[in-house]
Amino acid sequence: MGDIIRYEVTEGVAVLSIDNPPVNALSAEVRLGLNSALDRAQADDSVSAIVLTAAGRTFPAGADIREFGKPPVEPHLPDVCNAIEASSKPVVAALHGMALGGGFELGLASHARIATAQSKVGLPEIGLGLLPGAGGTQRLPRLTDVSTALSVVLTGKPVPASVARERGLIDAISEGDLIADACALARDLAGKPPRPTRNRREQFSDGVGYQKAIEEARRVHADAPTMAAGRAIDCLEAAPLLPFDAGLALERDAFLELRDTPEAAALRHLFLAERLAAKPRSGLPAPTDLKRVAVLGGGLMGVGIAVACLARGKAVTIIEQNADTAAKTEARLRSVVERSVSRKKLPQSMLDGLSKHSIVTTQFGMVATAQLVIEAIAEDEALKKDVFAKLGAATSPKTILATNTSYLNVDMLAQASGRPGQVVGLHFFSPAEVMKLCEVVVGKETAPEVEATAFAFAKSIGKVPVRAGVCDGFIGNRVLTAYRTAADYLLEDGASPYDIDAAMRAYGFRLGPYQVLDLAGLDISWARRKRLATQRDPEARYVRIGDLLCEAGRFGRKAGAGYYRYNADSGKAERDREVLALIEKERVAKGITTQSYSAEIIQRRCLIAMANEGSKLLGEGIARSAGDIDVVMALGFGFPRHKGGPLKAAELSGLLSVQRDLEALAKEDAFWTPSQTLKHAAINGNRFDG
Ligand code: T1G
Repeated sequence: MGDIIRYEVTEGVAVLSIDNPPVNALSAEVRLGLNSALDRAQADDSVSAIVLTAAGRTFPAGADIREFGKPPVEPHLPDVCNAIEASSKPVVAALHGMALGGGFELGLASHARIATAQSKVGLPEIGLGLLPGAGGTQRLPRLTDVSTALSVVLTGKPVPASVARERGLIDAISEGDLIADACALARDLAGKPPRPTRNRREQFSDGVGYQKAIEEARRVHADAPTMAAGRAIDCLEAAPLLPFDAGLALERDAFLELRDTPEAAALRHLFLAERLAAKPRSGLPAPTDLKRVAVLGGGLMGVGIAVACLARGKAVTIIEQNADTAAKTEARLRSVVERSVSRKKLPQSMLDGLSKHSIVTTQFGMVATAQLVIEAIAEDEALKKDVFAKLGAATSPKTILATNTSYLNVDMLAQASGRPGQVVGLHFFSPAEVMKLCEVVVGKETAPEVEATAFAFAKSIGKVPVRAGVCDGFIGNRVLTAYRTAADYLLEDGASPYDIDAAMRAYGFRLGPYQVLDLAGLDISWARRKRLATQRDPEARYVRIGDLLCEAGRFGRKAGAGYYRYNADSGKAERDREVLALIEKERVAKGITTQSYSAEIIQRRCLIAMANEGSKLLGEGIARSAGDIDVVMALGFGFPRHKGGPLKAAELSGLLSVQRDLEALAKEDAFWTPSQTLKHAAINGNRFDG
C-alpha cells in the first residue's frame, strides 16, 4: 500500500487515510491502495468498522484530472466505490476541506458521512464537461431530494456542510475531533445491519414529482454548452427507474462518452492552464507580502481594484484629484461594496468596516505609505508619464509602481518613473472586483523580485495572473484586435454585422463582436485607431466602417445608435438599415465584390485570426504558452470555455497541426483564410520562460 494509504486500527476501527498531496486526487495508485486497504480491513478480525479519511488540507477533491485523456487504469473509481458499499463492515467517510467529484462519490458509497463544519461537498464534473462517473448520479438522489440532486450535479457548486447536513448529503457534522467522531459513528454502525446507499429508495416515493423536476431541469438546461447536462439529467432520471447496477452502467457509458468529447478536453485544458499560468517564472526570488496598497484614480476601474484588494484584507488608500472627485469616489466605493454584499460576494462586515480599511483622499503624498501603488487614471500617455515621474519622486525605492494601462508602453512609463526596476503592469479587467484575469506586464527592466511579488499579489487578491511582455495590447487586446479585424474584413466583404454577431453567439460567445463594440463605445476603439494611425502600414487593408459610424455620431448604445439602433423605449438593440446602407456604400466605393458567408466560415475566419495572433505572441515571447493565451481569452474576453480558448479550439478543430516551428509562424504576417490552415501549432507546453 505504501504510504499513499495509511492503515491504522484504533479500538476496532480501521482508519484508512489517503495521503496524495496537494488535494488527494484519486490517482490509479490511490485507487489501488484503497482497494488493498479495504480487503485488508475485511480480513482483519480486530476490525469491526472502517473510517475513510485523508491527510492534508482536504478529503479527495476528485479523480485525478491529469489522468483523463490517457487510457483508463484499473481499478476504476466506480469499482472502488462499489467495494466500499459492499463492505461487510460499515464504512464511515470523514470529510474535511473540499470533498468534491470522485472524492464525494467515495463518501456517497460509504455507509455514513461526517464532515467538519467548514468543509464543503460537491460534484463539479459539469464544469469539466463531464458528469459524476463513480456512482454519483445514482447514489446522490437516493440520499437527498431530486431538486437538490439536480442542483448539485448541474451547477457543480460546492455545498457547505451545514446545508449538506440539512439536505441529507451528509449524516453529521463534527464540531471537534473529526476522526474520533467518525470512529464513534463507525462503532455505532458496527452493531447494526449495513444500509448500502444502493438499497435506499425513500427519496423515490413521489414518482410524479421526481419526473416533473427532471423535465423542468431538461427545459432549463436545453441550451447548455455541452452534452454533459443532458446526459447527467438522463442518469438522474434513470435512478428510480432502473435497477441500481443498470443505472451505474448507464452512467458509466455516459461518462466515457463525455470524457472523449472536445468540450471535455477544452475544459480540462483551461482548468490546468489557469493553474499553470498563475505560476511565476522559475528562478524568481521569493515575493514580498503586500499589505498596504494605494490606488491612483477612483473611477470605475480604480474602485474595482480597491474593492478586490479590500476583499482580501489589504489596507487601501484611493487618491483622487480634488474634493469633488474624491466624494464621487467614496460614493462609488460604497455602492460597489453594497452591491457585492447584496450579491453575497462579500460579507456584511466588509461594508461595516469600510472606513476602517480604506481611505479616499486628495493627498498625493499618501502614496508614500503604500508598498504598492496601482495607477488607474485615464488612458492618456502624457498624463501617465507625468504621474509616474511624480510617483518615482514621492515613494520609497522599495515601493512597487504598477500601471493598469490597457495599451500604453509599460517600458515608457517605467523610464518616466526614474525607477524602472520597480515598475510593472497590472492590467485588470472591468469590473475589477469580479473579473479574475490580471495580465502581469513585465517590462524589460522590471526587477525579478517585482515580477514575483506582482504574481503573488494578484493571486492574493483572488486573480489569475498571466505574464505578458510589453507590446501594444499585451495578450488579450492583441488577440481581440485580430478578432475584430477578421470580423471587419468579413463585414466589408459581404457579411452583415448582425450575421457576424449571430455566428459568434452560435459559436459560444455571449455577445458578438459588434454587440460588444456598441456596449463598450465605438469612440474608444476609434481613439486608439487614430492614436496608431501614423504607425499603420499604408499597404495594409484598413476598414473604415467603424470610423464612419463614429463620424456620424453613432458611438454605440450610449449614443442610442452604433452598429445597432437602440429602441428609445425598450433600449433593445435593433438591426439598422442605415448601417447596412453605409456599409454597402463603402463596399461600392472600394469596388468590393461582395460574397455571402455561412456562420461556419465566419466562425473559422475569426478563430483562425485569433489563433494566428496567439501564435505570433508566442513567437515574440510576449506570451509564455498557448495555455496562457487561452486563459486570457477565456477569463477576460468571453471566449467560450467549452471551446478551450483560441489556440486549443484551433487545435481541436483541426486548424492547427502539432508542429512547433513557432518562429516560422510568428514571421508569417499573412492573414489566414479558411482555405489555408495554420501549419504550425503553439500547443501547451511551449513555455517561454525567457
Ligand atoms: N486532479 C488533479 N490535480 C488537481 C485536482 C484534480 N481533481 N484538483 C486540483 N488539482 C491540483 C491543481 O492542478 C493544483 O496543482 C493543485 O491541485 C491545487 O489546486 C469520477 C470524473 C480542490 C477547490 O473538478 O476545484 O472526480 O498547480 O490551485 O485554489 O466523478 O483544486 O499545485 O500543480 O485549484 O485551493 C472533479 C477540481 C474531478 C475539483 C482547491 N473535481 N479542483 O482549490 O487549489 S473529475 C474537481 C478544484 C471527477 C469523478 C469525476 C480545486 C480545489 P498545482 P488549486 P485551490
